[in-house]
Amino acid sequence: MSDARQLQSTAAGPFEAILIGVTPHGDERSAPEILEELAELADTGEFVIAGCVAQHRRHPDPNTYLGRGKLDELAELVEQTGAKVVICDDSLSPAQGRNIEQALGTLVLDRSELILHIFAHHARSPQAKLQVELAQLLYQIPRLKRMWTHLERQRGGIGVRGGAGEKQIDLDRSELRARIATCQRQLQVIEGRKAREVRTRADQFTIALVGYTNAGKSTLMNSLTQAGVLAEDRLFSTLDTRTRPWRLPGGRVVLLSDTVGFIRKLPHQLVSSFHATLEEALNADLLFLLVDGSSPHAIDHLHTVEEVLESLGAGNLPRIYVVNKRDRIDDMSLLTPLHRHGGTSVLVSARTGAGLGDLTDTLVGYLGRIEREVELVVPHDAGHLQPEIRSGTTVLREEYREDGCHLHVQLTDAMLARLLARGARQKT
Ligand SMILES: Nc1nc2c(ncn2[C@@H]2O[C@H](COP(=O)(O)OP(=O)(O)OP(=O)(O)O)[C@@H](O)[C@H]2O)c(=O)[nH]1
Ligand SMILES: [Mg+2]
Repeated sequence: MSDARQLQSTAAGPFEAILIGVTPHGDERSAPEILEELAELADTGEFVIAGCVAQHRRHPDPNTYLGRGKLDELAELVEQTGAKVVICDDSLSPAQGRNIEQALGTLVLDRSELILHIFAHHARSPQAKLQVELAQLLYQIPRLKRMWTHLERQRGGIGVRGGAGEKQIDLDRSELRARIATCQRQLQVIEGRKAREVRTRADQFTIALVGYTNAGKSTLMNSLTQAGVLAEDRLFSTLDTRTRPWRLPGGRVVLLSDTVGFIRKLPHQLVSSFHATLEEALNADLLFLLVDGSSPHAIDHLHTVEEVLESLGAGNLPRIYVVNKRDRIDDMSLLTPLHRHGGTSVLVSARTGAGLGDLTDTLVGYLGRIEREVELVVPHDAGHLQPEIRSGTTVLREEYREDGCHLHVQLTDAMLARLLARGARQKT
């Protein structure tokens, strides 16, 4: 069981936590400003923030993360506040975690463990639950020793010496490996089924909504498709990929996929466990890359999202930038860096609906540029193809003639191949 899960199961929370981080020399922000995002994560993880300690240094200390003097300052703050937990803004090596725990006598969580803890709390579907469990197990294996010392302390540390501990760690490690294998097997079954679902909609034009966590992806999905997916002011509300039809003016339907949000320093165990979920979304023809335009960190968020996309092999997918939360932006000049970022961008409010017409027009314009225009002949005895043509293509003109219905349509190559295979003819 991970430290974070022990917290959940042994405790009547919420726990008071002190946040710690390091920042380069010359960063003039205050400690709470430097640790603002970690505070949001901690808040989502249901911790109460009792204090913040940030140290200016080039690199974290390899043994204790903070330097000696800062660690003493932190120990005093722990003493004063009675905080039970210290949360670190970076991933800690097993040794760093153990050393800080020993110096302070509190539980230490690092950023990855905190994110894993939130994911575990928010996972609903069997797939998301297994993916989080797998990520937690992968994270735990190299850290077993540290967790074991922690357990010993909880039990009072009586009568357990190094040898017994080592033996126990070996035992635990083989149990973890067995559980990892089970999770991977169960996930493969679910992922196989999902992959088949994705293949059946391969001919339909699909758009993936991607962006930093809390950018408003699920809210936009709901506004455009009445999907009724959960949208909340907390980080990582969405952990599954949901795909819904979005009906454009004129009747054409494209698919929209909403998926898990990204964040700076996302634990790589999570990225690999959630690979199938992300792949399901990123198997798209186009990305709507959402940014919360009202955030002072919008441009950094955008860079993080670009980096994660790159690492997932989706760096080259075409995209439309959607700058969201327009209703909360007072000073439009703050958006200049986003505009400079390049590409097509549309300013919207997913909440009020402002700008959604522009977004639709931009998409229709994009489809007009990338799709081909053909004249299809649908023989009278293939009339059953009509609904599919109307929802899967943009119909520009139509006329009824002796040999059937002639439709001038705009469509993807995949959709053209599908319709030709099912009895439509292409007029050359
Ligand atoms: N003011 C304002 N708030 C918005 C807008 N769009 C979304 N929000 C709010 O932002 C918060 C996050 O919205 P979500 O749609 O859950 O964001 P998400 O990108 O799906 O987030 P995760 O699934 O957690 O990654 C919610 O409280 C929304 O109501 C908007 O246009 N204006
Ligand atoms: Mg969401």
